[in-house]
Amino acid sequence: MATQTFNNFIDGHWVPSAGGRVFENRNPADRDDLIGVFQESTPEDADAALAAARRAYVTWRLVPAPKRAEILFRAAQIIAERKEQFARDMTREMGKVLEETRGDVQEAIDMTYFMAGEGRRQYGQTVPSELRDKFAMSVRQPLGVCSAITPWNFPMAIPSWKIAPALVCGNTVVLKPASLTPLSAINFCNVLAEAGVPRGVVNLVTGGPEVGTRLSTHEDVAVVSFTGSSTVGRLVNQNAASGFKKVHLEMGGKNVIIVMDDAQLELAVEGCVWGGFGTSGQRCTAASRVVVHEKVYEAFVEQFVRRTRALRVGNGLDEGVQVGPVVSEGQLETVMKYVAIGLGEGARLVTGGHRLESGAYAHGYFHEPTIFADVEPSMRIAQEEIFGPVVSVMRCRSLDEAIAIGNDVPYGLSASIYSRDVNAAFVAMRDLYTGIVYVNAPTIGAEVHLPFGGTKATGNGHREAGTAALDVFSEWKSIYVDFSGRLQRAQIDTQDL
Ligand code: UN1
Repeated sequence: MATQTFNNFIDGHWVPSAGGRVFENRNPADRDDLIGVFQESTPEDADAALAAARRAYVTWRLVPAPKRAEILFRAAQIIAERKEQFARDMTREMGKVLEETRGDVQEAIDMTYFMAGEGRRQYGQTVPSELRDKFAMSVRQPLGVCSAITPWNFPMAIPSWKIAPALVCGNTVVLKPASLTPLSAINFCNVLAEAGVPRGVVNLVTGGPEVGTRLSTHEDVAVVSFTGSSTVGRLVNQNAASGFKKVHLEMGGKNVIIVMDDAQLELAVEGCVWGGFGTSGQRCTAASRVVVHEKVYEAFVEQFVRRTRALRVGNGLDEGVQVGPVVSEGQLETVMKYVAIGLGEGARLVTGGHRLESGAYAHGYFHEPTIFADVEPSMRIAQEEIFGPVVSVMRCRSLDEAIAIGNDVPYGLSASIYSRDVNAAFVAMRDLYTGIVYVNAPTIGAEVHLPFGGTKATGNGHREAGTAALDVFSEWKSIYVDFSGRLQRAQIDTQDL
């Protein structure tokens, strides 16, 4: 089959990079499977996309929000119709199993529908004025051109988290998807165009860091929304700071599941298997730490290991496979590096620990689901984000200690407690310093209509998803209308009752 070449989407047209360079993208489960050739874009391509977005903003911001929303509604319908195809494309380019890529596409559908609903809300406030014959209200206004820089682990969901709210608020967008997963982003943008998003309103430029840098520094950019590592997020923030851009960052995690001695142990084990090894551990929300009460520690470890060993690792396109490959050779190397670090630190490797490379695994980036027990909270494997199928299990003596361990990491995205004690659950809900807390459920599985994001090095105070996303992609304007026909001075003409 001839290799397919995919282009950038600029001003309503699919066009090659002006620089003429391309890169290949291959299936991480089978390196012989070439997905396609994509544009290795230059900063000039980014400039062209930004110019198109700036032009389109002039008219798009004046399209009534319910009309903008109708386009999103249609887009959600089209994605739903093509869900299976998009899921298969995504498994091929990213590796996660079909069940999960269907979930990723579903999350894009959910978000697009949710934001379509916001077309008829975007509520502001009306408040009484302190003066006579005067009206006071606040409204949301769009900011202009938004840059969206998205990661490879949720290749359609995360672009939708940024683009759908940006559009419904009246902004225009330039998207740079991760180079490991451009196809799903292209699928998403194709649907938006088909649904009726006017030319220039959404643009897509594939490529590397030079493109990302231009998108976070160009003077025409008002908002930069980035999801990825804390290291790159810091750079994006620094790059954008001198231009006073609004920056929304969604970065790393080192999420904890606390298992108390009164937990339903089987349920907790099931949650740890899904939270730790779902998406091969490559979620910002992955449960990479488990803190277990000493009274149930040995029983938990034994069951967790048993369940983990039963996981079927393989090509995500094959039915019955539960854990796919990791996304790339670089990611596989990171995982292996951390396994070596864990061994060096004296943690007890209780299952896994190796790359899988024989037979059907020979052409992909597979790694065994891996558990370290008897991990100390200060060890690097318990502190640093690995983003792979490696879980560290620690022991605690009390709820207070578990929460202290849970909070004692640089990140703060998601946390969970398994307990049947309502008091313990409420203490955890209050005292775990993260953006998301689960009770009797793992750390993954956020729904689109509540705020998503985290504390400390996970974020910079913003949230995406839910109506919180509107705060990223709009800003407030307060409006006062004086219909008294005379000068009224606020805070001064106070005696005029
Ligand atoms: C991410 O890992 O970057 O809550 C996003 C979850 C998913 C989203 C994860 N709904 O795990």
